[in-house]
Amino acid sequence: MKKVLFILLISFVGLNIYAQKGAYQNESEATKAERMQWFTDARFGMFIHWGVYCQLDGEFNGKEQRDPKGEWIMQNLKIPIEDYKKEVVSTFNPTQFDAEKWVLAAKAAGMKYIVMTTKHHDGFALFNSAVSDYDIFDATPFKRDIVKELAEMCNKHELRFGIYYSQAQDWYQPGGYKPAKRWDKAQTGNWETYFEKIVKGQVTELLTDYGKISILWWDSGRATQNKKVADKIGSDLVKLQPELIVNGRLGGALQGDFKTYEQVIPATFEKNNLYNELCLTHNRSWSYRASDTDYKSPEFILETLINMASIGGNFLFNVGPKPNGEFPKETYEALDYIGNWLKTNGEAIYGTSKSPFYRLDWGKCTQKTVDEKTKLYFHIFDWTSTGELLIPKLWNKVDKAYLLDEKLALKTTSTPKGLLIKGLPKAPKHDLATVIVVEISEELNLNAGYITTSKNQSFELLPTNALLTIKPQFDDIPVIAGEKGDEYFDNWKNKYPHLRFKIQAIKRYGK
Ligand code: H79
Repeated sequence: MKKVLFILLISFVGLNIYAQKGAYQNESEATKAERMQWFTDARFGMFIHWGVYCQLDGEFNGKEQRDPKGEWIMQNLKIPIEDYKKEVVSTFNPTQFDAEKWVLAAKAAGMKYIVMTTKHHDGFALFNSAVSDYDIFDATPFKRDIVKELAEMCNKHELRFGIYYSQAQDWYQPGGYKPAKRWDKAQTGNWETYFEKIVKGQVTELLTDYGKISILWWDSGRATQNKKVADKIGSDLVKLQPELIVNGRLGGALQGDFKTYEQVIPATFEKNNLYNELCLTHNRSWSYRASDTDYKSPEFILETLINMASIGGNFLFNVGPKPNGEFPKETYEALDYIGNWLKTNGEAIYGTSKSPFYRLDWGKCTQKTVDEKTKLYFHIFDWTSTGELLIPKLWNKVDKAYLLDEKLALKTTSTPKGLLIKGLPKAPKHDLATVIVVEISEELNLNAGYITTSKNQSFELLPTNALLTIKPQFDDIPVIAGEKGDEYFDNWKNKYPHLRFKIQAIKRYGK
């Protein structure tokens, strides 16, 4: 009997696809590459979702929201603006907020940039805005410009600083939300006027008075009501900081500099998109929610960083600070774990590009060229205690191979199956990923291992050929089980089947 052929048709009605056309900056690919260099080298950043909503835990006036996202509570429960102002905004007083502590935590974790919510969909600004008095300075007892303090600390500690600004929907400003979706009379108004006055006005403030801004992170562009206005204002704003990197979520016809993936860990990126960033929550909410303790493990977060680097993308890991201004302790645990690994293995992440292999059974690969030498970094997740590891179909002569952790030299032999690495210690150097470096000065000579058709023009798709797109928010992660040659997916359950994810068809063919 022939092996089993699986065809998986999976439909995602998700957040991962943002259409992109055209660009804000008129420049060559090479000039863009220079502008993007720090971003691609960085690979790892911190997203911070903080706003007055973090005080509520999905509940207001006896009503409860179903959505896990805490920052959506005002919309989810249709809270009247005056109530939100009185009971949520005016009580916000994060006395333990210390921008330097946040910046040092990000640095210690090995992150190279921070992107901070300056205004989310609830319309409340965490900076001192002259355009609207619905901000931290004029409407709360705290009266400190959170964005400015963070921007200054990033500058002091040489971390890149980016601003998240929700432009397409605003549940406070007149005209900010689609007419059909409004629930409060005060939301009545014209979207173009809102965009011109509030969005342009406030983002101009942020790009003018807060020092160097490295990233402008627009959000929820699908709600954009006038593409032309968005394109015009977007292009004008970019001129205020010529090196600014802008994401693809403004919602006009123009694409940004990079593509965003939200809550979906892609298996690979679209062919012609060079710049990509995944953002992911730590628990199930972007903003802090006291009752949500469903935190992803530190190992999973680190594995995600390695996965992203191996496909040539960035990872923006989200933190939701508590109402008093401190990070949750689970966040510190994850940051410590990753920071420790990066201290010895950072070379295998920063400044690397994507793996030349389609798939490796035991881990991931990243690479970089230094002084005309290629360094291949093999991140081994499944350690072998045999002392030997085969890198399939790598045909090059090798200059040297070693464990990155302690530079322990390793022997290699070329075999008909590929490069055999020998002399590995019985135990891995790290519980998740131990890195082996292989240095090659010839041109790379390998077979990437893509699926190829056989003589009769057919091919088999086996579980071991699959690259998995993972939505940790919604799915258990499928594991491959079974004997070699007869593997199957196990443990593939949808945790929240009512939400979006649907397996359309799994067809099984056999002969
Ligand atoms: O800031 C974070 C999210 O709040 C924001 N983007 C990240 C970075 C975001 N905006 N929109 N979305 C995410 C997706 C919106 C999903 C929705 Fe719904 C589904 C809006 C309406 C239906 C969630 C579920 C909110 C109401 C019900």
